[in-house]
Amino acid sequence: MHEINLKGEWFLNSGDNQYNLKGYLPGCNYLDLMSAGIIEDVFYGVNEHKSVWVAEKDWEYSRKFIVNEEFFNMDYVFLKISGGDTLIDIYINNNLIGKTENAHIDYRFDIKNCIHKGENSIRLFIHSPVNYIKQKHKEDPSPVNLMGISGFPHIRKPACHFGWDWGPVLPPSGVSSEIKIICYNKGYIDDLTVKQRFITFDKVELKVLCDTVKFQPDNDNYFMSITLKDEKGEVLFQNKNILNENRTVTLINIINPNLWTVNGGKDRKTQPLYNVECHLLYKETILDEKETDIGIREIKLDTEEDKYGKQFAFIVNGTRIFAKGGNWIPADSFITRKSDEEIEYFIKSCADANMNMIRVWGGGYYESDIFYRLCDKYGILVWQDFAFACQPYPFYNTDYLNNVKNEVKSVVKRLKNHACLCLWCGNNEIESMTFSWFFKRKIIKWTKNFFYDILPKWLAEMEIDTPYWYSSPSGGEFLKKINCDNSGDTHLWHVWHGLQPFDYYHKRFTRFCSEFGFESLPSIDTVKTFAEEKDFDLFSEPLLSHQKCRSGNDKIIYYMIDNYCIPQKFSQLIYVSQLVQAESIKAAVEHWRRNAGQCNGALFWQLNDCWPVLSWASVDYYGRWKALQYYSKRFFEPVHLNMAQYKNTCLFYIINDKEVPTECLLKLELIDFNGAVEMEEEVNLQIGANACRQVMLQLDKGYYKKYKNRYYIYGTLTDKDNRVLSRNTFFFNRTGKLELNKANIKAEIIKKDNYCEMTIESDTFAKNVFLRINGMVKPFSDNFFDLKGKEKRIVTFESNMDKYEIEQNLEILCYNNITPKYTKRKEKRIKRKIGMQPINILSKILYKFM
Ligand code: BMA
Repeated sequence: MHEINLKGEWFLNSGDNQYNLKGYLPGCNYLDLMSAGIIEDVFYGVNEHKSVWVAEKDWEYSRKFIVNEEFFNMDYVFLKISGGDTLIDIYINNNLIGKTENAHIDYRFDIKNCIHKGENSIRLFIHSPVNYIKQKHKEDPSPVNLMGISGFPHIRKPACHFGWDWGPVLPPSGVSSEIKIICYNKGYIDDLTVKQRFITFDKVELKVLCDTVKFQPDNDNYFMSITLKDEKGEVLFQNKNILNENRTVTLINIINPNLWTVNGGKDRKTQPLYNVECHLLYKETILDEKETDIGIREIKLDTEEDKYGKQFAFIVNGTRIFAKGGNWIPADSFITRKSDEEIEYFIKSCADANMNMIRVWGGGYYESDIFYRLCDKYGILVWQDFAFACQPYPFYNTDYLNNVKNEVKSVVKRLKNHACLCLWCGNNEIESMTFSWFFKRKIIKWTKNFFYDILPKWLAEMEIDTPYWYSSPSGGEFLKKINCDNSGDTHLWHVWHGLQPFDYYHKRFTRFCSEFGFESLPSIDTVKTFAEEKDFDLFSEPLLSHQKCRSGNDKIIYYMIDNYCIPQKFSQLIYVSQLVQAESIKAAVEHWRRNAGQCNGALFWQLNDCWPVLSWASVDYYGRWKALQYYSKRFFEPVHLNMAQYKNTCLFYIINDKEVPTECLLKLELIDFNGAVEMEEEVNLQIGANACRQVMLQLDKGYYKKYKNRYYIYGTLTDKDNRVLSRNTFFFNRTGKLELNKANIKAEIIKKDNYCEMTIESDTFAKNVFLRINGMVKPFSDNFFDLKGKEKRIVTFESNMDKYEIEQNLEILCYNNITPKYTKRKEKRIKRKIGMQPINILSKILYKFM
């Protein structure tokens, strides 16, 4: 295979020729217009709204390329365009050679007869996506998009480009993945599929299917060679056969495979990946090659009946796992800006926070290859939604349906071999939203037809092994048991959208919660990238423009009053908002982990942001971990301690998600805020693989009066080498009501090259110790933690600042030292006022009945 990569400089003109500038592909019009200084940074202030015109224009990218003699004489010449976004007329030497109409498809156009030796030209004329959907919306109206531009289901492009409740309205035109000319002599490999059949977990049969195209079908000088290597690169199998058919099938047995498993199951940071490589040869010459990494594992979705209703559990290598993680949205409004290293940073952040599953949400992209490769590497399962979200789609239109069929074929072909892929899910929330379109019969009929009949049939024809689920959420039968606790997956938004308190979660025994979430502000360093200091106010224009959820900032305040307090300073408001978010998700996750088996997964909304914004994300656009990500690292620990309180009985749960039994020592201390230990207990425990143990602590009847505001239980789990497996603190009242002492916190820093060790100590119990170094992005090993008085805690991090600079830029805060802005009485009034806003009354009522 030879290629001419068209990555690099292009010319960009607006369709009306008003703008002529330098362009860059893969990339898009917004990025090029910003580079040329024609528009300002659209993420800054309220600039988003000033660039509306960009997506209302057509744009054309053009450039030249040279074809040499050798290239020209090849048997096959294709233009490959992946992520062509979206409605593109492609001209080579002024001949229209094809059109793209789907940003999710890998297109390949035969251009053998359109090119000539020497200089050639290529033009991509991209029609305005906004004009297109507006027109289509007029002809065939879809429900109104309250977050931006209506009509997005008519175009096969990420729905969120047109505005979401965390995302700006910035629908780009360009190419998001790759554009190149590729050519082959005599033949090429079209596809490589590796299927796995588990005879036992010690014996696995691999079936390697290789699809080829030959220029001379009857010629028997074509050969196919297949090589299998283990994770160390050692060859386990190799063969070479004459290629008679277009498809070759090779069976390989592997005895005692090193099984791939999810993060946290075993004490290892990355998972073993085998490699399958195939070469197409003509006599001795290699014509083409393809390779894929595979993880040897068996994944099933169990939806069988059990004593609670119907299961919804992923079974990996025969063991039911508890899915821990979150929902993924596009990592940038202009996706080509994110480098592979940045994507790795995010995926590694998930692995470091002890997650084992990511749901790629249906309103964005099918992610890049590197994304799935990293999930393979780190043992993170991927629940992949098909790219349909929150609206009905016009499947009744035959052209549209064919377009979607090509999309499904293209993405399944690209992603099928990944070890991480655990589920194909029809869509995001279309089924649950169907109730709002109940009067539109045709739409409802086609939603059912497509997700319950057509799509699963296509997948069956493609012989995929990955399980399929109709919609998220779904009860498993169209319009039945949606968001019920006894069947299917649920999206629980009663906390946040429905203004219910955090302990609402404790009433819900969902089988699998694939969405629940809570908003917060991003770090002050991130806020500074879009707002001036004078605008550091939740209700300033730039901040409101970076809050897309209606009444979002009010809700942040509402829950802050309930759980902590509204602090005086803006920077502290950020800190407290993140704590409230983290506590809310913790309340849910710990409850569901206590009930593992009945509940089999908790994926919070959402992991990341596509721009700097106030949102549900746990890691912000720039990669800064919010409190929630640090909390996740704790509440998703493979061996975890948590507590449920029933009056004066405290039940401690020790949960082991590992594939092996664990021995540990549980230490419980009941302490007052001055450090006096009221009660102390130690228990040695042996917890089976994937199991849970309970330990009970009985308090005196009058405990509440005595302990409620000045005591806490400090729990520690250590292993036999005295390493801390899990720590947790438990209180008898809400944080805002605790009578914490003012704290004095000291930090000592030791620096070795880029590695820093900081020893933190407080003179009294310190709640939610927060460390921040001005401008720093990479996380600390721990943050937002509770610290016993006089306890020394070591936190590590990377920094290239010297010790003095670190000290100058270091901020240490804890909740003890926060000054509330208002009296409790005033806070109550504010809360009542927010609760009385019509939108919030409505949400409350709505979620009461959901
Ligand atoms: C969910 C998602 C998104 C949305 C989020 C927050 O249900 O599926 O559509 O952004 O809620 O409201």
